[in-house]
Amino acid sequence: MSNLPISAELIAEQNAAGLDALHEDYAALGRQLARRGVGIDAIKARVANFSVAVPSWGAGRGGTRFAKFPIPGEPTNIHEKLEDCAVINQLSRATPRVSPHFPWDKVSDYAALREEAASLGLGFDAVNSNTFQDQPGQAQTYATGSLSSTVAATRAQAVEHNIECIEIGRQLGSKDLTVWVGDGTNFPGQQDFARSLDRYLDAAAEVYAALPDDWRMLLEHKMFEPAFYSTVISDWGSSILAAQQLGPKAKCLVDLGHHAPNVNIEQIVARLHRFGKLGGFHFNDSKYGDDDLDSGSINPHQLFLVFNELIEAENAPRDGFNPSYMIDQSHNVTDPIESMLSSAEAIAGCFAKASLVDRAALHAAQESNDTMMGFQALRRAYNVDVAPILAMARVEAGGAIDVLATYRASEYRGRKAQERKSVGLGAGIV
Ligand code: PSV
Ligand code: MN
Repeated sequence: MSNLPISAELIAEQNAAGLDALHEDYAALGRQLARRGVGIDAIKARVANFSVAVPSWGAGRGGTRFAKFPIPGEPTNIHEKLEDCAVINQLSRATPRVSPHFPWDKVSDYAALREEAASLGLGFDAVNSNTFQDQPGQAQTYATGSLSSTVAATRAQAVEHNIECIEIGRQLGSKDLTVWVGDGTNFPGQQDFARSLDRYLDAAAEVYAALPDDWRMLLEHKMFEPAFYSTVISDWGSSILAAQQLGPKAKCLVDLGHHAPNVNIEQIVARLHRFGKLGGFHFNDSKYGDDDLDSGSINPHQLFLVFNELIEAENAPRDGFNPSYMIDQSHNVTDPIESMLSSAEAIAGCFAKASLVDRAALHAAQESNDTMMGFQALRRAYNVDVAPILAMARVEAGGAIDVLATYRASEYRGRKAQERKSVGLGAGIV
């Protein structure tokens, strides 16, 4: 049974006003691309097949350690979050899966939750475990770390939680477990670097042993925060070494915000793929650290270069090519639905631009050491305004030409402010 939150009539009504202009723009761009030997419909078909998962936790307003500013009509539980995610997918047609986080999204009946999601046009992506936060009633604290804790009972509790996440994920139809641990230190001398990694690897191996055959364990590295001196899985080097030790089902997940400043992330992507260990992404953008800003809002060129490497990898797969794509952002000052609509468009746009790169010209320039023409092969694709391709792909799939205008016309958030228990008092204490 379908239970979609935005009426198809409203989307059609909003689209009607922009349809003629869209056809004109699409035809003009089609002529422009044809002169380069590129068929616009083929690019549109790639965009139509492209998708990125949205994080259940991104549906609510985020906050910092200083304050959180809720808005009226925010979701208060996984059911309301799913409803909001359905709005994003209805309008964008690019976000058909939700990545849940446990225990935040815990319910008593996961088969029912899966059906509920399906009735909203949604499925589930990677399940995320949470061993970075203590929960009420929990036997052991994570104050000493989780999978790497010196306390055996704490490590056992963290392993057990991850195994529980796999079980929940099986019921939801997921195939990936994403493991990020906040384990690390704030002081030199606080922990032994080698022994804490040993403990992590032993505990992670227990989680790995519980993975079904067709599942992957995605190891997410992060350089700092909440630990500010050292982190157990701090960088892609630690991540790939751990994944290699754990086995073939262990892969690395790249959160774009989890690197040292100015690191060449696109090169990391190519390296991980080279060794068959590229498992997935958490898309976001940043200026200073793990800022969790909206994808493409600060450095869209970097996002394009990441997709350029992904398409190189897709064309020359090593040990398979199936990275899972997820958004992971904190929407502190916007309506989260609007941020995720805008982010999904930015991500699909960079995918489309990278699909336009003349690979023969790029590779020929690389082989003949023609530096400028190699760069121009990328530049020519980056400079194309792909908006008509994205909009046409959306419209043909029942989505909106202008996702934000249609969302605002639906007055969805205002309606939810009447229905939901969230209060949106303004300044709140985190
Ligand atoms: C940690 O900063 C992270 O990127 C991990 O993916 C977490 O699961 C997520 O943010 C939510 O806290
Ligand atoms: Mn992340």
